[in-house]
Amino acid sequence: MTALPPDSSTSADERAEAAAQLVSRRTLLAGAVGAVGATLVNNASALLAQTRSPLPSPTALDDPGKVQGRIPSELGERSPFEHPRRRVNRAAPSGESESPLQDLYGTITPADLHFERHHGGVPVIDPARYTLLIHGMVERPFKFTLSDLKRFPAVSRVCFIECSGNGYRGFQQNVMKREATPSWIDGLLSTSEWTGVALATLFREVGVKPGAKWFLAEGSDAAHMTRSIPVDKAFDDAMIAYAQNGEAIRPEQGYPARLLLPGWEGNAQVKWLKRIELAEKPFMTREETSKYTDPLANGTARMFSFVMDAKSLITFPAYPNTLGRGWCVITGLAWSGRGKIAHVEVSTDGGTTWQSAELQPPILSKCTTHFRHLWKYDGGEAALMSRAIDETGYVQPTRAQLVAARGAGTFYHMNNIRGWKVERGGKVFFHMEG
Ligand SMILES: Nc1nc2c(c(=O)[nH]1)N[C@H]1C(S)=C(S)[C@@H](COP(=O)(O)O)O[C@H]1N2
Ligand SMILES: [Mo]
Repeated sequence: MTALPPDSSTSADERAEAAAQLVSRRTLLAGAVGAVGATLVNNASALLAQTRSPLPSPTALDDPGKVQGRIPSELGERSPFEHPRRRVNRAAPSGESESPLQDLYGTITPADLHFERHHGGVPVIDPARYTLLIHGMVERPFKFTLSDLKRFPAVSRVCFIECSGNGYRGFQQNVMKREATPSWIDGLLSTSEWTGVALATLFREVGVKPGAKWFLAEGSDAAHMTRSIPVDKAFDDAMIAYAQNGEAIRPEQGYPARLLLPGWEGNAQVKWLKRIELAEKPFMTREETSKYTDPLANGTARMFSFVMDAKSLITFPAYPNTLGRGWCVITGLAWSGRGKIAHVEVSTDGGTTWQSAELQPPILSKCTTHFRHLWKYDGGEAALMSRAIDETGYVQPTRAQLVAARGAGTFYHMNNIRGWKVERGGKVFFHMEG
């Protein structure tokens, strides 16, 4: 039996479960075709090996220039030496998988590694039967088909989507642990190039009535996710996205079309979007009343916290890395829902002193930006931290500042400074700041 992919972020339980699934599928299949003959069994298990388990360890040629390589294929695949994987959170009551932030380069998340968050599973929607209804306070209510949407002038933009709950594991002390990878801490964050139609274009088409200040966005999944969004966002930069990184949007991301609200909390970016209703007031749905509202220290609550504040995370070195003495390039990601990242500062002494990190272009608005900082590790103890400052001057807060502003019970929008503790000898663990 082929070995499962090495995945530092997969628990032993998860690996055992996956192995058990492989075994039972294989047993089933072998049993079903047992009478037909050895050839079929061999073909079937070869096929199964291709579809269900990772490729066997590749054998690299010493001199690839000596033989003819593989011929072109209709669909490309990754090098057999690369196995990036999302970390599927099987403990989440509905559905959640995290992007492997520590394994990615540049700004774009490959579509098959984009994080997933859904409350009623991923629905299968026939694009030929898909419609988007826009009604309520409009002059000309209209049901758009997918091909209607594609006939409007398309717009593209690169931006991140971050779950409103991303990073609670880097804030709430009862869930924090030392053995935490970047994807475990903040992996509900991904970046794509999105293509679709500007919502402003559709709103002009249907004629938004004066006085319409909010719109309801409703999904067609079993969760019937519904959120109220200010109309101003539609006339700013909201769009109906039907493509992601150059191809049709993935089912997990809302195929055939989703609402995209650059820089705003993930929850409001309704996937599998089927209906938009314009009104004077917000609709006060479950997702914006009982959920995604932030309790404040004074006992009141903050509703409609749409904008994701500036945040950063060092993705190397991180758990489970071990550092050797000498020069080390500290790298990470910074992002802000308010605009561009202006600066990132890095501390190697637990926040006593800070140095400016170098930003790696492109530096786009409402988009993840890579940073790096060269540091000489002396083999002793160190505490690494990063803090992002965006173009509006907003500075990523410490955990203590966030607690002072919102109380310790806050559960969403946790953008506090986070860091890594390097122990004597170079082992790196998540750093639980007070
Ligand atoms: N229809 C629908 N839209 C949805 C959800 C959902 O469950 N159903 N989940 C929301 C949440 S909580 C988040 S964080 C984002 C996640 O987007 P992604 O799965 O494309 O990363 O989608 C949002 N849109
Ligand atoms: Mo979310």
